[in-house]
Formats: sequence, structure tokens, C-alpha cells
Amino acid sequence: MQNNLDTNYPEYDIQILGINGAGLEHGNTSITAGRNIPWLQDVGHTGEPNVWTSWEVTYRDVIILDTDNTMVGAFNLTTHDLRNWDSYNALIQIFLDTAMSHRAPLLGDASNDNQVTGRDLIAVQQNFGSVDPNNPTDGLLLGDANDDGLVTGADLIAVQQNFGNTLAPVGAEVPEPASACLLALGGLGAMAHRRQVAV
Ligand SMILES: [Ca+2]
Ligand SMILES: [Ca+2]
Repeated sequence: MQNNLDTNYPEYDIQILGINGAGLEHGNTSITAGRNIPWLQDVGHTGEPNVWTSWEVTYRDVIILDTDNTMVGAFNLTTHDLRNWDSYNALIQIFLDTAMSHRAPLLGDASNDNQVTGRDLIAVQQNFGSVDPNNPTDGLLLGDANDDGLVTGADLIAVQQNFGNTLAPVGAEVPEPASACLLALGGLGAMAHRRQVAV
């Protein structure tokens, strides 16, 4: 699965890593044999972070984290067997949706069409003086090219400075750095079916 993500969706920089639970160290040798994903051992010492506890991990959970390492969901590999292509594709889609939603906004895009063109200059002019009723801004205020919640002269400058830039659709190559999405695979034996499904 990591190879699939790296090959087909490199712009999302999605990373899968394994974290074994504190007290389950005895399983590390067998679970990592023949596999090459990064593997961490939760320590669980008093006063130190224990992610299995804080994420309320159950056996064979995949924990999905955003770019701030905040948990946004869990996907259990016992409930959703990755040998089933529907499950496999569902997990891929969760990864992509998470990465997409945490993607950096396109600076200069005042019309919210993922490209910076003459339309954005018009959008700034037509909405000049607008204030986003959402605080903090949701980044969708028409004319707000720099996503500060206001349409001002600074937005005209943002359009000019980013003119011609685009935000590529899913699966396409992107020239700009995209957001990173860290994914943690929790659970001893979590990748037990890895070879069978060639993830
Ligand atoms: Ca635009
Ligand atoms: Ca603005």
C-alpha cells in the first residue's frame, strides 16, 4: 500500500508506519520479518506518551493522523480485511481524503477554482471590502485570495504574486509542496496480511 501511495499519489506524501503497543515488545521480531515499513515501539513508561492509550487503539487498528499528528479516524483491519479490494480501496480513499482536506490552500485563488487567473482579479474587485462571517475564516470567502477573512488590497497583490499557479486535482503531479499526512498503523500483527495483498 505504501508503494501504491508513493507511486500514484506522491504529492500527498502519505506515510504509513507501525507502532507496537507497550508491553508487546516480544512480537517485534516476527511482525517486522520480511517487511520494510518503519516500525516504532511504544514505551509506556510513567510520564511518557503512550499513543496506544491516548488513541484508544484496539488490535489491528490503522490510526489516521493529520499533519499535526492529531487523530482523525481509525480503520480496523479485522473488520475491514485488506484482502478484500473494497476494504483496500476504502482505506486508500480515507488516506487521500485526509491528505486533501489538510492541503495548503492555493494562495492567490480568490474565486476558489484552484487556479490563479484573471478571474481572481475580478473576484477581488467585485467583493472588495467583504468580511468572512466565519471566524476563523473557512478560506472560501470570494475575493479573499490570501485567506485572511478580508478582501483588501493585499488580495490583489496575492493574485499578482501567484498568477498562473494551480492546485492539481487528485492523482496529478503538483509542482508545489503538498501537505504531509502521517499515518500510524497500530497493533501487533496489524500487517499480518501484507504479503498476501501486496500492500
Ligand atoms: Ca481562481
Ligand atoms: Ca484577504
